[in-house]
Amino acid sequence: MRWIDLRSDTVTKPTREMREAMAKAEVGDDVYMEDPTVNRLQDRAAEIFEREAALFVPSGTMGNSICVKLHTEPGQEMIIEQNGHIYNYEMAALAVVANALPRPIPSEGGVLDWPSIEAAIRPKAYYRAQTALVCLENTHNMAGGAVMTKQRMHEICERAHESGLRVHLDGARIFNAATALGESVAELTRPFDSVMFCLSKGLGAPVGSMVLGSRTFIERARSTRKLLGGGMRQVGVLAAAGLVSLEKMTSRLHEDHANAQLLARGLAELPGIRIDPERVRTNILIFDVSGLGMTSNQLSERLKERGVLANGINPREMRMVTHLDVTREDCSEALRVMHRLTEECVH
Ligand code: TLP
Repeated sequence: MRWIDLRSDTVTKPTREMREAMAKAEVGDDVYMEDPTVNRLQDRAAEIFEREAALFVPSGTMGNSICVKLHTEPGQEMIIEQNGHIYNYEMAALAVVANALPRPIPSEGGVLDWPSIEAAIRPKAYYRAQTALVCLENTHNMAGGAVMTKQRMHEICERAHESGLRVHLDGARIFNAATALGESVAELTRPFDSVMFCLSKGLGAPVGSMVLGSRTFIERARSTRKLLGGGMRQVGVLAAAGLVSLEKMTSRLHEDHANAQLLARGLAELPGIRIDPERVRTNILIFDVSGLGMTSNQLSERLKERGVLANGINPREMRMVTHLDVTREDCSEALRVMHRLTEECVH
């Protein structure tokens, strides 16, 4: 069976062009910083983001962990939106790797504002853990791919810096945000102290993420990557796919967004499903299925029997993610399957 896999944009397979580039990649030992393809990828990422330097890391989780560790001292706090990825889906790496404490706070639709961050900053008292870092996530995965505007991000960075805090961007899907906002990633991310973005999500690479920052920050990040076991050797074979991602894949993300819209509008018409298509701005949709009288896991099972893969994020809500390997026709077919299923449930 050919699955219509809407579980995540992490499931994409490398394109033919990526595989060709991987086969031809010039390689060297990257722990000696001698892999020409990795060096090219890092230089190109730094150029696109208009930063001094970039580092190729095996995963988004490692990239985030490195940044949190470098921005905090043991026992310090990081303010993060309560559904943020670093807090919920990264094995408490911030506690284990950085010995930092999360300070999760709620937001309206996944988009934090400065007043709620300011209210969560610890008072400067010798007996209180001190706030060191703010983490923003754009797009916000578990808020249905919600987009934070440039103005909001820049305002938070500016105020946080005035308060002596650093700001890290979990920009796993920052190119999706840039596409939705019609802004460059360089302009969007300029005031952050560090940025992590993933090559292996909407951009289709099989493996890898990038960390961006100042030259000294990236030098320290390279040591921390080694500490975590992320020093890789002839890894140009992976960087080659990453280069194709950066050069060729960013300009097609609007197709994924249009497909997510198609799904959202179709789902909104179905009895028992609750979703506001207006809130779907990028490639992630989260919708409430409780009106069908079954849990999201049960729905997952029923969809799977009919060739559609999608996961629940909690018993009431389901997530679908569009990407390179699902076509518009696949999305229409997924809608037809959902239509038939919901009819069976309601009758
Ligand atoms: N997200 C994955 C799962 O872990 C939920 C997905 O399927 O969406 N930041 C954000 C915002 C992410 O969404 C993810 C992965 C990461 C970081 C971590 O990246 P990896 O999986 O490369 O460690």
